[in-house]
Amino acid sequence: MKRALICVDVEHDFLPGGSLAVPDGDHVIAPLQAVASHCDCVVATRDYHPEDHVSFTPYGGTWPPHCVAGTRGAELHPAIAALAGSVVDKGTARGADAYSGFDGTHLHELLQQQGITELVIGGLATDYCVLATVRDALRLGYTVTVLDDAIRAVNVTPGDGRRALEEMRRAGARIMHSAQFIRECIPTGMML
Ligand code: VGL
Ligand code: ZN
Repeated sequence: MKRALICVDVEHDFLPGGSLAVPDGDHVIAPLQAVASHCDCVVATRDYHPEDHVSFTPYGGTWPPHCVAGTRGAELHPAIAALAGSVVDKGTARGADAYSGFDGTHLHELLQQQGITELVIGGLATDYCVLATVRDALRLGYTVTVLDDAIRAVNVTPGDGRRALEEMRRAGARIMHSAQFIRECIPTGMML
């Protein structure tokens, strides 16, 4: 069994000061860093849109322009960039949005090539890209743990984050705090 940490969209535009800042988005960074060394590899996804993307309000979408390819807003937080062995971009075509890290990407092939069967998932945002990535991961047959202290929600409607987490649990994801995950990773014989 091999385990990958998936860091979803920890990009400047979703962090404080960004164009689509997720409240307390920067709080996901420390728990992701803590868990990374307990995983066999780390993959970071990026929302990575052309400047005239359909999800942007001037082009008929519902979001302010964000994560435009080639801009600082689309870059990973440096602490996450430093962890990531691979980076997977999504939402790169003008005419289609992609919330899931598996949507239109080679993420599944990348994980399969490395023999990964277990995913630990955190990042931004709980109610959009984390939810969509977790749904696809479970459908594809991965064992999925979601770190509840390493995710934050947009909460366009109050309670969206809480409902998304409940849906992930019902769909079969294990929901854990990063500290609990790390404790359970330590081989029991070493817990003296
Ligand atoms: C996301 C809204 C628009 C996300 C991406 O990463 O959760 N949310 N694009
Ligand atoms: Zn987007």
